[in-house]
Amino acid sequence: MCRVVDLRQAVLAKNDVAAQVLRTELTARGTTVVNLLSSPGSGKTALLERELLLARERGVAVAALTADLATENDALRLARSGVPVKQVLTDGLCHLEAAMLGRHLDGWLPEDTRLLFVENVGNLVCPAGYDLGESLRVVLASVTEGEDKPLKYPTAFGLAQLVVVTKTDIARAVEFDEAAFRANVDQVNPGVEVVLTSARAGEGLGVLLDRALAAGAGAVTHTPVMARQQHDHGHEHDHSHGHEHGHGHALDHGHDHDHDHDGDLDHEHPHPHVHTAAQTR
Ligand SMILES: Nc1nc2c(ncn2[C@@H]2O[C@H](COP(=O)(O)OP(=O)(O)O)[C@@H](O)[C@H]2O)c(=O)[nH]1
Ligand SMILES: [Mg+2]
Repeated sequence: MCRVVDLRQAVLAKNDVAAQVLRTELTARGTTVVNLLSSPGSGKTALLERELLLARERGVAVAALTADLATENDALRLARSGVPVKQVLTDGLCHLEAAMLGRHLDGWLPEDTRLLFVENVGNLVCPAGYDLGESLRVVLASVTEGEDKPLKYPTAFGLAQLVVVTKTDIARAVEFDEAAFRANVDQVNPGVEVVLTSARAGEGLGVLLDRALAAGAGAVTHTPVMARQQHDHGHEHDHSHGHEHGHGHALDHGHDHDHDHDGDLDHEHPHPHVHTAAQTR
């Protein structure tokens, strides 16, 4: 058991190093990464569709990378915006890792990209421990998921620098209790900003884009208490929430199986903006 914990610690420590390198490289060339985490179906892709269009309207050079276990559906939706989009298929892995992301950006991400939105695999558990070199970590929760989710997924919500509530257009129908949700967020992540959005009704779209740009401009971003504690004491959450990492993927997959197939499907793809790459074991 201790050995498993040690290995997990090593995987996460290695990821942290890779993430820091990636953040430094991307920041130096003026690219800000926004890491979007949520459960499947929260509305990540729907919100991103709107954010990409808004960024284009404002003349911001934006790109999006979306990760899923299977299908190119999300990339096809996002590519309608006309910005560079890449689909990563994770071959069973339930999260992205920094080194993996770095390899997928190589040769694909346009040099002048100012904002890169990364839609992580839909999951509130596995991706939480993996820094992707982002400058802004956003956790989304839709009004249909229940106000208690911040308490049930304290690592995901506790490490967020911005919490986005989605689908507010149907909040009333599902009796979403905003005050209760905010109070629960505050318990696991005191002081983090909570933004209300609706991709359908167009609510709150500019706020997410503004926060992303501000993070890139070096504006002070919220530092969660949990992150500060981890920084001081190592990966404490990995001991206490080790089981949350799910099915041992963090260990089973490691980093070395991660052969990059960028471009393999590019030529066959009917959509010029979509690039698809698979992770193979
Ligand atoms: N009413 C409403 N439905 C939404 C909204 N955003 C997404 N949805 C729906 O929620 C479902 C999941 O959305 P999707 O963007 O695929 O979520 P993802 O899995 O987190 O990327 C789809 O049926 C969307 O049409 C919204 O703002 N309002
Ligand atoms: Mg999606």
